[in-house]
Amino acid sequence: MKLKDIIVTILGACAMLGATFTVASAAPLNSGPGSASCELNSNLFVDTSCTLEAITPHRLWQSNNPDGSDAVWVSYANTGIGGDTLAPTSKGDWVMKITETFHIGPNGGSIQMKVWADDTAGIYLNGNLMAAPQFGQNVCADKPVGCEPDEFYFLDELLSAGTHTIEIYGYQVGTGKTVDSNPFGVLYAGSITGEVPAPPALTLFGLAGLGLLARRRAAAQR
Ligand SMILES: [Ca+2]
Ligand SMILES: [Ca+2]
Repeated sequence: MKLKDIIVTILGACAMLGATFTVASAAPLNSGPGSASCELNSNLFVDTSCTLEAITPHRLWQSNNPDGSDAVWVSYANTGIGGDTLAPTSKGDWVMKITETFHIGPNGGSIQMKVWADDTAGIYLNGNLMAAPQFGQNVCADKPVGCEPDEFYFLDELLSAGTHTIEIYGYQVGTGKTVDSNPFGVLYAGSITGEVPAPPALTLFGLAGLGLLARRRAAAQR
C-alpha cells in the first residue's frame, strides 16, 4: 500500500472514530464535607454563609455510606450527635439550603439519587419541586423525606443536555432542646450518568499515534 493510500485510510478511520468517539461516564453525587455550596436562611441566621461539614448520625438514622457510597451526613455546623450546635427549630421554614450544579453532555443523561434528612427536606430539580417537606413527626419526619433508612426520597430522572441544579432545603421540626435529642442534618447518595465528548487531547493523541504508524509503514516499504 502506498503512503497516500495509507493516509487516506487513516483519515477515513479517524472520521469514523470521530463520529462515535464519546465516552460514557457515571459521576458520583454524594454529600460530604465541602461537597456542595450551601447557605443558611436569613430569617434564622444573621450570618448566612455556610460550609458543609460531616456530622455524627443518630443511631436511628440511615447510616453513613448508603449503598456502598462515600456519602456521609452533613450540616452547616456540628449539629449531629455529640455536637455543639443545636439547629434552630424552623416550623415550616427551612434552615439550610444545599445546591448541587452539574453539566450533562449533548446526548443527555440521567440522575439517580437518594436523599435523607433530619427532620425533613424539600427537594427541587431545576426549580421544580420534586419532594415536599413532611412536618408529621415520628423519629424525625413520619414519612419521606425523613432520616430513617426507608424514608429516603429517590430522585430518578432523565436529563437533557446542559446545566442542571438540585436544591435541598433542610428543615428542623423537632422540639428537643439539646443537640443529642434534636440533631439536624442531610444525607444524599447517587450518581449522574451521561455521555460527554472525549477530551480533545485524547483525539489528538490518537491522530498522532496513527500518523506515526503510517510513517513507519511507509518507511518499511521503501
Ligand atoms: Ca421517621
Ligand atoms: Ca431534628
